[in-house]
Amino acid sequence: MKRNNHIIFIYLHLVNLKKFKTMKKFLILCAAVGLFSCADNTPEPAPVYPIPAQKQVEWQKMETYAFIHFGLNTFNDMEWGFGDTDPKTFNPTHLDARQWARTLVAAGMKGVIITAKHHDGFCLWPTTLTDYNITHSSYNGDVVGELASACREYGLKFGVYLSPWDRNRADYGSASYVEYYHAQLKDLLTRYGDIFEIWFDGANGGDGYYGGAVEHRSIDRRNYYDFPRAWATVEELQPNAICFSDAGPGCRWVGNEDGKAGTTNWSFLRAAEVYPGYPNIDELNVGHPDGDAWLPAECDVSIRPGWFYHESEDDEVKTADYLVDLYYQSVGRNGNLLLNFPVNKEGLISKTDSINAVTFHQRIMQELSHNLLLGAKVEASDKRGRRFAATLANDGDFDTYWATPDDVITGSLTFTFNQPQSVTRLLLQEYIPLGQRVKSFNVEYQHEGNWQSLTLDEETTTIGYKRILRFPEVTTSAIRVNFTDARGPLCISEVAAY
Ligand code: FUL
Repeated sequence: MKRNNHIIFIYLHLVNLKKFKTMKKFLILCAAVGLFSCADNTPEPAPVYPIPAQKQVEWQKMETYAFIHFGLNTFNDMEWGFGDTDPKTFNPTHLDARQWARTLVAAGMKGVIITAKHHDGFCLWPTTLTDYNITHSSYNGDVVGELASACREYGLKFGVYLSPWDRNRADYGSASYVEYYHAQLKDLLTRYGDIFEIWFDGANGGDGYYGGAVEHRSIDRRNYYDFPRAWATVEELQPNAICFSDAGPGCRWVGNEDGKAGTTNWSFLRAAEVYPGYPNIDELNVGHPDGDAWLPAECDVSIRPGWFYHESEDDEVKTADYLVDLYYQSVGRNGNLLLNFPVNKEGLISKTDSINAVTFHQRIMQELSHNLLLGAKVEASDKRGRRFAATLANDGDFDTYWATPDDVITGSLTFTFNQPQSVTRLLLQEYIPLGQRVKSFNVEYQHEGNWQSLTLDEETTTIGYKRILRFPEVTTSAIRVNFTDARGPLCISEVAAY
């Protein structure tokens, strides 16, 4: 595109100057400009499938975003309300969604997902589809709408959690509930502007109030909710939104609620096998290496032991140190971190939660702020062409990358510093728009004239969108990354050291 603009500019310029009279001369000039700027026409490597949709790449770049669990449970010291709690007990005294948004921005969160409806069925927005909603509570407002507008004000992306399981509805388990659920989804997707993610939870605990029946109900997790229809609705009404569930189709659950991805973490699953409520959760932690659907891992975890607020947990807020570790175990292992904030009975994010989260963010910024490899001398074992030169692996730009020739799936990058540097972190990124490729790698550093292996306490298998390694400080004049196996030619967007 840039080259075309260039040619048009020259053409107009020449026409103005009336120096060239014939079209023929113009065409000769075009050919010359084309030849000059296309000197390297090496094709980009072919994709290695599966590959992400553009919106999945954008989602992955968010890296950290927040969950808000808030509802009747908050006021009744519960995690899973039975579905019969009086709506009047929902009574926040100082609710301020703008305070949440400000706190989350300061904590480095790029978006927020709110429990619009949790398993108890209570809706935090003024929906006409059920009476069990906020208009019958002691609060006069629309919590979902207030958060959506605070997000717009503070530049956060906005998302919703709509529990498929509903312990309040009399018709839960029958076909009419499914219609209700799909209507709720439409309602939420059309009221609040752009939505970046929708959470389809896998939990279906069985017993509930169910309109007074008070019994156990089980459903066929795989088929009951007609999830493909829900995903089609999202595609139609919010085409940029990512659908979360155990099986995606936008992103997948990481298989635990501790916020930790596997050290090996493939961004794909075998789509036909997995469904929301899938029992083999260990597989979700590492992905399926032979998967056919791009389904990157999302690592959800609460800053407190519970998802909802409990006064008894006021002294159990995760520390900034703990959150820093979590960051390396999620974002540092090719996952996104979804950190939950249990909004309290006042309707605010509590002070300790806020301080710890903001301190966590500042620590990460500090640890990863000064990339020692930016502009360092770099040499590659293999060359594909100027468009994919080794220097593109340490230019600070994710969208440019070093690539190897078509038949080369191993190789190394050697970075040399002007003078010895102390290093404790190494960050690697693959150019995932063309697929996730690296299966194993290792890192060496120069020590007294020899290459020495870097001592790491975790396996170095996959990289994906981002892998960050932490290790005891080494002082060195050069670092070498050896990519020892891959699913195709290497495409390395970035290597950074701190
Ligand atoms: C789980 C739910 O059962 C929890 O209450 C919470 O919402 C968590 C994020 O997902 O499946």
